Amino acid sequence: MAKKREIQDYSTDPAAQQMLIRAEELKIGTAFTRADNMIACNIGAAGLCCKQCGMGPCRLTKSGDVGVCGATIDTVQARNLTRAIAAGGAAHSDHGRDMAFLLKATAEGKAEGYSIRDVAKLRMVASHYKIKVDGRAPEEIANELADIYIAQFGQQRGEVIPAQRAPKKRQQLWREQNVWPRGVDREVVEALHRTHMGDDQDPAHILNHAIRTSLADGWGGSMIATDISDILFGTPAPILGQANLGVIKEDMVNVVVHGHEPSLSEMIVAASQDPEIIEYAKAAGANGIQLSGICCTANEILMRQGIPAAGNFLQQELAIMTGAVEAMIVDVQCIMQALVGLAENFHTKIITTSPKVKIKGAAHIEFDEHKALTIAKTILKVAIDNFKNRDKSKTRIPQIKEDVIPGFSHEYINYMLGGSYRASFRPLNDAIMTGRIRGVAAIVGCNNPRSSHDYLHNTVVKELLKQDVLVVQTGCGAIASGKLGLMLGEAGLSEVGSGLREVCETVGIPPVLHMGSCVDNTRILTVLTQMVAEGGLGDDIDQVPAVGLAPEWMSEKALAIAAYCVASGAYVIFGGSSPVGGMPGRVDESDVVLHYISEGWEKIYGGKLEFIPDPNEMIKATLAHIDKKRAALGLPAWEENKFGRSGDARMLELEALPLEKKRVAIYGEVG
Ligand code: MSK
Repeated sequence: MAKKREIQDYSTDPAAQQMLIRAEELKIGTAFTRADNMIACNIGAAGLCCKQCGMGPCRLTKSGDVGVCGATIDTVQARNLTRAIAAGGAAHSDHGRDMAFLLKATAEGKAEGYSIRDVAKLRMVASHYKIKVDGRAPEEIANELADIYIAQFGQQRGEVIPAQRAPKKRQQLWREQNVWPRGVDREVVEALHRTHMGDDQDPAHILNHAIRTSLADGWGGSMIATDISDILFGTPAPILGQANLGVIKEDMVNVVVHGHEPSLSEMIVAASQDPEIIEYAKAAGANGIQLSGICCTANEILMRQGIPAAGNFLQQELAIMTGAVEAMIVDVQCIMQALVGLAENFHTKIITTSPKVKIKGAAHIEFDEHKALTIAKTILKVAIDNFKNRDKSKTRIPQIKEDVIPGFSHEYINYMLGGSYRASFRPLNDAIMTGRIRGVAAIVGCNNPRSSHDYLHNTVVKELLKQDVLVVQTGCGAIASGKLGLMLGEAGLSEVGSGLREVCETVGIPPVLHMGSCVDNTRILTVLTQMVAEGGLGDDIDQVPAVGLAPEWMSEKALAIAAYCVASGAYVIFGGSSPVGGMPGRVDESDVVLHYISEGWEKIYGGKLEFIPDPNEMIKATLAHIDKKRAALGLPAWEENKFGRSGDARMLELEALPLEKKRVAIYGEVG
C-alpha cells in the first residue's frame, strides 16, 4: 500500500481541500487517493512496454533488451509515443469534425436553436478558403465552408488548408521535411499502421510521422474546431465570470456540464434561460438553475457566456461531493469513470450525451444537433426533477470562488492592442523588443493527481509573472490561474514584474490571458504567427522569445499539442514524468528517443520537447530559453525594474504630487 499524502499535498486549492476532507469523512475514494493506491507501472510509464502483438507484452527494462520480434527500446518508445500523439490528435480533431457537421446542419437550417453568431469571422475564415463572400447570405457561405471543412478531415492527398496560415518559412520547412499533413484521418490511420507489429522500425522515421499527425491536428482539426466554435457561438471577448466550487448554489438546481463540446453546452445555457424552464425549476422549489462547468466545457461557456467554472479536471469528483449537484452532464474527453460510483453516494445524476461515450450506470440522453434545444430542455427537466432528492444534511459547498475575466481570443488581443482603427500586434512586439515584456509563456494543459493539484501551474505562473513574462493560458491550467485571482485586470498586478505591469495597466489587461479550451491552443499558434508577421521578432515562430509549458499534463491530447507546438518551432516543457524516459539507472543515458524529441527535433524544427518535473527547473529553463531567443534577435537583455513608471501607476503617482512638482515631473525644469 502506497503512503497516503496529507490533504495539502493533494491540492493547493482551499476549496478542493475542503472537499477532500469531506471525502475522508465519508470514506469516499477520489482520484487523489486512487493515485496513492495505484503505484504507477514504471515500465509502462517510461514507454518500455510493447503490447502491440500477441507474442508479448514485452517489457524492455535495460539497455540492449529487445522484444520477441527483436524490436529495440528506441523503436518501442517511438511507437508508443506516436500512438499516444495519434490518439490525442484524433480526440481533438474528431471534436472538430462534429463541429463541421454542426456548421453544415446550421447552414441548412436543420439545427434547432443554432445560428451563425459571428458573421465577420465566417467571412474572414471563408476568404482563407477562397470562398466568394460578397453578396452572399451567411448560411450560403457557411454551407460551402462546412463542405470544405468536412472534406479536410478525410483528405487523402495534398496539404490541409489551415496550415497555410503558418509563417511562410515554417511552411517551407514542413514541405522540405515532408510533414505537411494531408487529412487528419489519413495521418492517424498511417500512424497506427506504421506502429503496428513489423512495420516502421526506425525511431526517427516513426517520430517524423508523429509530427505530421500532430500537425494534422494543430493546424487542421483543432484549428477548424476553434474557427467553427467562434462562427457559431461568437468569437470570445472579455467577459466577467467566476471560478471554483463556491459557484455551486444551495438554493438552486445545480447542473454541471463537463467535457469538451460547446455544441450541447451552449444549448443548455440557452435552455436554462428559457422562462418555461425557470418556472419549472421554481415549481420544484428552487430559485432557478445554476449552471457551471468543469474542464474545457467550462472554458467554452465561461469565455463566451460568463457561465462560472466549478473547477478544473481534478474537481469533477469534488463538485459532486458538495452534495448539491442535481446533474452532471458529460460529453467527451477527460470524464472519469469513477463519477458514476461516486454519485451513488449522493443524489447526483450522471448523464452521458455523446453517441461516442456511454458509462455503465449513467443515464444516456443522446445529443442530436437537429433537435439540440429540445434535448437540452429534457436534460434540464431531469435535473430539476431530481432537486427534491437532494439530502440537505449532506450538502457542503465551499464558499470559495474568484472573479475571472476570460475571453482573450487572438482577434480580441489584436483589437485591444490598438482598437478598431489600429488593431495590431505592434504594441506587444514593441513591449517585448524593449524588454518591458521579457517574453511570452503559454502555460496550458491538465491536472494530474500524481502532483499536487494546481501547485505546479500556480508556482510557474506566479514566478514567470514576476519576471515580466506575459502568460497566456488554455485548458485546466487557465482555470487554475482564474481561481487564484490572476485573471482579473489590475487585481492580479501587485505580484507582477514592473515592466509587464506597466503594459497591463496601459492596455487594461490582466497579466494572465485566458485564451480558451485545450482545443484552442491553435489560438496561441495564431498569435505567434501574427507576432512574426508584425515584424521585429524574427521571421518564424522558433525565433520568438516564447515557451510552452504543461506542468501537470496527463492526457494524450497534451502530447499531441506538445508535438504540433514543437513542429511549429516552440520549446515545450512538460512537468511530471516522460513517457519515453527510460527506467532510472537501468536504461542507458544515451536513450535515443528521449534525446531525439529534444535535441533531434530542435535541429529540424527549432522547437523541442522536454520533461522537467521540478517547477524551479521549469522556470529556469523557460527564462534561459527566452533570454537566448532575445539575444539571438539582438534585443536588449532583460533588466529587472527597468520599466514600470508609466501607465496608470505613473498617473496615480503624479496625481499625488503637489501642483508644482507635478508640472516638473511632466514637463521638466523650465529655463
Ligand atoms: S480538459 S485535456 S484535463 S486541459 Fe481540456 Fe483539462 Fe487536459 Fe482535459
